[in-house]
Amino acid sequence: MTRRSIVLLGGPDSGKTNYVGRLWPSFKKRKGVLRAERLPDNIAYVDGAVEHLMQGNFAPRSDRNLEVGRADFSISVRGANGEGALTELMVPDISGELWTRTVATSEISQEWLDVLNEAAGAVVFVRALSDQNVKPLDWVTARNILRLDDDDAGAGAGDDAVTEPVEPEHPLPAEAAQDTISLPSEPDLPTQVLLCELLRYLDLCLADRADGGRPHVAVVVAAYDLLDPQIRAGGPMVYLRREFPLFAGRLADTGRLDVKLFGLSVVGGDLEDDDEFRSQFLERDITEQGWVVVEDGDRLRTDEDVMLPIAWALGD
Ligand SMILES: Nc1nc2c(ncn2[C@@H]2O[C@H](COP(=O)(O)OP(=O)(O)OP(=O)(O)O)[C@@H](O)[C@H]2O)c(=O)[nH]1
Ligand SMILES: [Mg+2]
Repeated sequence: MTRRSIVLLGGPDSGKTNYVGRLWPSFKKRKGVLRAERLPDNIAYVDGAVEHLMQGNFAPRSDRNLEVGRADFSISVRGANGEGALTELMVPDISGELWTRTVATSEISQEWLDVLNEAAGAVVFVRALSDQNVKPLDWVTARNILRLDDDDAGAGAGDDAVTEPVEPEHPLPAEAAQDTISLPSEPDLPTQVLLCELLRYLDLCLADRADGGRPHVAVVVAAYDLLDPQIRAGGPMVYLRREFPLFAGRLADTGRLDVKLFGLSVVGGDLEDDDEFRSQFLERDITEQGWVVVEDGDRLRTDEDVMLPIAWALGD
């Protein structure tokens, strides 16, 4: 049996743990392109996430403590709806805070290098409308910080051009409110810089596939259900270009990596702020809920199989 691992990467609050929790019921019910040969028993961490989801709540963020910020689960699967070769799939879920620290200090431990070197592919998460997303300073977000005192400003007609906020063409409702103008005492690492760095690590570390092909990376925009329908209809790349242009640019030139984009909703809606959705969700089986939007070249399609990003990363 081949042993392949898929690494889940992303910043804090990017949806990794809830994704793992949502995969589990599908494995149990044998729904989806990957079929589990048998379910491992000692997976308290996954069970915890599943339990939250089954009760109609998103699983909480992972422990940020260095020692326990990493949890793995391992499962034997066959691809191609159970027809493919048997693979031992190992999925380490490392807390987003630890990835951020690694990138910010440029210090990656040997243990993590080993995780990346052994991985057959990766799933990179970025979460729509997360208040943990860090935006770089620009003329809009830095307006107040950059505003000159009246004395210094002079009466130049050009000042307004600098201090007036520029509204985005189609504001994202919730996110627009999050863009408060405050400068952290130590500037945080912008999310898109983190994502570019994670991609660089993958480019350096992931081995070529057994058939010599380029390693597969799935880039997942999590909580896709939270986006405005108009933005959703444009597809994950349009969203990334708009919110994380540097990262989107990086995806246009992926070097050794074969990247595919997905929009993911683990249960098909928002369990936190939408009571009506939550009660509907609790009435139905979890495996019938949730979807992914798959970007295939210029085409977008919605699929109810939430395993597709992992299956892509595995090389299927
Ligand atoms: N609406 C919606 N929200 C989601 C979805 N997936 C995740 N979320 C939200 O994102 C939050 C963070 O998800 P986690 O799975 O804990 O993220 P994580 O990447 O494991 O975070 P760390 O453990 O901090 O690294 C959840 O608490 C939910 O609020 C989704 O499909 N839809
Ligand atoms: Mg987590």
